[in-house]
Amino acid sequence: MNRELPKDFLWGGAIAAHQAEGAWNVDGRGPSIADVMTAGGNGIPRKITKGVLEDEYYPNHEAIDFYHRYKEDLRLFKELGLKCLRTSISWSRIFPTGQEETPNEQGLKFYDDLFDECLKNGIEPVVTLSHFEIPYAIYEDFGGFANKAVISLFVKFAKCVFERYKNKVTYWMTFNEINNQADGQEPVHVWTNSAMIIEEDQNKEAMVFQAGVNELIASAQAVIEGKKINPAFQIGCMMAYVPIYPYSCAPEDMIASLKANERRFFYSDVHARGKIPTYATRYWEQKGIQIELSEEELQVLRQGTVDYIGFSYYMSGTITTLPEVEGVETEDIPSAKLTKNPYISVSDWGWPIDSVGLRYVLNTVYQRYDLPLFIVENGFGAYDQLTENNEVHDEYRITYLRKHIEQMKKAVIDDGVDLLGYTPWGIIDIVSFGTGEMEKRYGMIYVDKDNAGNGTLQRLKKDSFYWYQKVIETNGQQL
Ligand code: P53
Repeated sequence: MNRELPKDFLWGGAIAAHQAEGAWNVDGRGPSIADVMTAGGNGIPRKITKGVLEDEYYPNHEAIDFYHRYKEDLRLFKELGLKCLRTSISWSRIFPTGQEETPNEQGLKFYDDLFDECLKNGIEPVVTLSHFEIPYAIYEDFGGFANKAVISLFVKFAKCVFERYKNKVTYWMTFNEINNQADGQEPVHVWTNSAMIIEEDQNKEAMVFQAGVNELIASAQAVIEGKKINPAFQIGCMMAYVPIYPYSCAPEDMIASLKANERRFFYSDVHARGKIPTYATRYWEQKGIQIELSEEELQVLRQGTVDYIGFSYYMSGTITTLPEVEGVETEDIPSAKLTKNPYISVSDWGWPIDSVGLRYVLNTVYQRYDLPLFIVENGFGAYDQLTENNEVHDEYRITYLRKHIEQMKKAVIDDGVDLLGYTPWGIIDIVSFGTGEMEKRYGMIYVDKDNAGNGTLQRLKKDSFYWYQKVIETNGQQL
């Protein structure tokens, strides 16, 4: 039996436009929803401001200036051995308000150059259409994705970039972590997924479901249009898989786990199976939630199913119904609480570290859909120390990645999961999405910039750089 990963396995790295590019207001770009998010901190949420305010600091405005430095960065990625680079297209570079009839040529030109440069370096671009960077005007003019009018704006954008890059990009994804809004707890996810701010007197759950359904229709329509433009396109969805374990073997905990996972699976269930699951329609009936969804749209969902499942994996969660166990109530699953898993540790940001969970996810998702999978994010956000010699000894990051790759190999080699590739998140240090910090670092390449925005932006290779280089060179044999 072959004990190796497939020869054409796509080892890569991942970033997103708004967290890396900066250049937020140059060459005709319009502001995006990421541009009105201030810097938070470890445990401090980011604020969403009404427009861009003078006296606030917005870390995404400059980010790591990838917009002007991508050539240098791609040279480093090539040296690292990356076979692919996952990034996203900033929607508001192409359509500054999302509503223009004609695209902004300077924006299109930037991605032409970027993708050409990737290909020149032997790196295949893997591209997300919407990674938390909806044009800000779509919030102002439409109130975000719960509004049906936004569907066609997205499809226009998708068609435009499919057409333009049809000979440069094969692997696409539609909406980044579309299911993050499912939990609905944190307003920031509803903002970044759907450009919505939900007022006290509005039905949050109904709006989040409506926005999600609209995005699923938009995604399916994009798949249909994409296939017309280039039948060889591989168009996937992008999910955040955070498996929710039962805390105990109490049958009630098992049901709570099932229900919590169902909430998160809803989106890929539609993406992959092309229909709304019965558990969802039943739930909407019970809660009196009216979802607008026409016959024609149902047809689009049926027709526009995805080719593969792209997903992020960082951590698992745990849920319980046991009264004696402490935890945090979850609105979605009444009478259950999210709690700590006593068998695993957490990062400095409180994210559970669970490498075995990756094997569990790969198996569950593959069994559920029987489609190829692509791990498009995984990584360890940590505080790094720069030594006097400009080195970073990030053994903790290597350990995290090694353990996850070990589990990934088990899933592929022992369990038979069909996996396209692995692109660790924040291959170069970028702005943290959740906190806006620079010092929550994921990279194998260090970027000299701190939380306040000070630094030279100089790039330095960390120990993990040399480690990952060997991993790729040996196709995952030497960990
Ligand atoms: P940061 C929650 C759970 C899993 C993934 O996150 C998540 C989130 C949101 O915080 O987001 C993804 O930078 C997302 C990236 C993000 C990355 O995970 O908050 O797709 O944009 O940067 C890491 O540490």
